[in-house]
Amino acid sequence: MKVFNKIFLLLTAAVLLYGCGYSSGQEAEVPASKDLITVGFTQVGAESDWRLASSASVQKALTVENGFNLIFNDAQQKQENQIKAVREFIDQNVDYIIIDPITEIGWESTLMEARDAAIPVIIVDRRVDVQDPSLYTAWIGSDFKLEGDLACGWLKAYLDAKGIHGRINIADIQGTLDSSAQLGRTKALEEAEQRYPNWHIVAKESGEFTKAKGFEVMEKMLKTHRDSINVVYCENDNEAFGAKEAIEKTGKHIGTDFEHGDIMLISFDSTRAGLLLTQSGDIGTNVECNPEYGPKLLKMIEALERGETLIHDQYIDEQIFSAEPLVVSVWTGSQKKKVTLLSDEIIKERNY
Ligand code: GYE
Repeated sequence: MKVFNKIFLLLTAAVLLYGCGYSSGQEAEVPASKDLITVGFTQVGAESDWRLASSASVQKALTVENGFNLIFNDAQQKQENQIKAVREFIDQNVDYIIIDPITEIGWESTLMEARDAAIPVIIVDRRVDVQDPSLYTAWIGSDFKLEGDLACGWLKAYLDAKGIHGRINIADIQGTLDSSAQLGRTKALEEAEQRYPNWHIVAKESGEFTKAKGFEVMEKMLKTHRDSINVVYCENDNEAFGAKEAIEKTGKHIGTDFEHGDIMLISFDSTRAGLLLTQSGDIGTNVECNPEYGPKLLKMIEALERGETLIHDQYIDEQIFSAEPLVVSVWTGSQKKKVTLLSDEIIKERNY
């Protein structure tokens, strides 16, 4: 821990203890003398349920009790805010920097600054697109292209099982443009459109991973393609919540009776609210994206503290959920994956 941070923390702890009415001799909650590890974390924002869960997970793991002084930055979906935050972390001489990068590009010089200051950088969730991978110490996150392949594999298997072989018009409500999650999920759908001649992406626009924008984009798409959209591929749950409201506002029905104008939703994240809509059949399939990075980051930093080398790039394992028993497994193009049939237990255990 850097000297500056140590002094700052001791002062903060002293003020806190004084404010809480502690007197000498009483047991303090904050171990002021502990050698805390200072971590600067720049988070994307607070755009979705997934994001709130991810922030909570990190804040719950990197606590003073666990030996950390976490400096949390909410970048409000703006990369310039993240770059500014990283520079401030460097000025404060933190021990580690964690970045969940809003977009993949534009990180080279900032990471070089961190390297010049000899501060290890861990990238989490989304990725950075840099020539030199040694610019960051490690990355842990999701395989977003695989998530998209799973969703498309499910739709293909579902349509086959139902004997639906006619034209399928798909609207893609994309995530934040140029984010890894958007790039991978959109790419999977575009490849599927190439693979299946009856699939047509008729509309594509970013819903910025929010419910409000998902609603707005869906409303617009419905105006332009009034009766022709069969499937809405929402790149996260919050967009699906907004899309559902917009569809129902027009009096249209969410379901799979395409011949009578039904619209099917597909989604990602598998939040509790998303899974509830999947269980009720509003969302055909929901591909999991696990936000619980806190304990993983804690272990990674502890390993670095012990002088160990981390796996440089690491995917986490994720599931695909549906309430539809017709499809038991999906083919992703490279592997077969079992579909988890939703149950009350699964939903009850979901804490985000
Ligand atoms: O799917 C979405 C969030 O980067 C995986 O960002 C994350 C995505 C997630 O806002 O809900």
